[in-house]
Amino acid sequence: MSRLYHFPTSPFSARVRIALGMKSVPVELVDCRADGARLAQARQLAPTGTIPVLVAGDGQVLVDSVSICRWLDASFPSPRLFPVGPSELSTTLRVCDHVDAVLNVVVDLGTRSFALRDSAGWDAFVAERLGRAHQTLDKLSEDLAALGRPTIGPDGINAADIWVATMVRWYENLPGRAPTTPAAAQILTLGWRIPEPILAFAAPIHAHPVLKRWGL
Ligand SMILES: N[C@@H](CCC(=O)N[C@@H](CS)C(=O)NCC(=O)O)C(=O)O
Repeated sequence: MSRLYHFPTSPFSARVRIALGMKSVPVELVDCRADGARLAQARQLAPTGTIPVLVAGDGQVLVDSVSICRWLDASFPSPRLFPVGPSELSTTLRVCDHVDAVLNVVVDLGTRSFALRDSAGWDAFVAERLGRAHQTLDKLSEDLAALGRPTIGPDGINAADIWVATMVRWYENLPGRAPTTPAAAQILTLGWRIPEPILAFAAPIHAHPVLKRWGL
């Protein structure tokens, strides 16, 4: 059986859980927030030090949620997360890239880089990075509004829908987590926002049974 080292509240981990759930791949979930020894074990496997990490049934180790999901698609093709046709694939990859461009900035500023917040240049640095993140979100918002269907995947949810929905749910949960989770509070102090059309797009996707079971 595969083993997924994950964080229950992370959008990167949630997308992998959903991918595993959609493909009905049996998996042992290892909560790295609940157990420091398990987190250390995952970090031994992942030189990036980031979660999620998947150890496949045959012992292969995959690091980074995008690589894990691409690998799951190759290993368990049904249902597909990433379409095969070049045009649909380019739309899907663009949306996934835009979501990750935003998440990687806010997670990095609000966690790994947050210790630098009293340094000279921090405010300008944050403003520059968040400027790009907001520009990316505005473009994503326009693209979703122009889509004219309830999911990015033409035949139902695909990777891009999962990427958008998990980012939105994570964002919506931040204020509730902030009193007990310093990282959530720190990410909120950055003062970023997801435009309303993206929130509205994600709302019905959250009702999908696989997202409800495996998501955030
Ligand atoms: N590009 C990575 C990003 C993963 C990531 O940033 N995970 C965060 C949790 S949301 C993490 O592991 N943070 C702990 C750390 O960096 O020490 C992916 O897609 O898996």
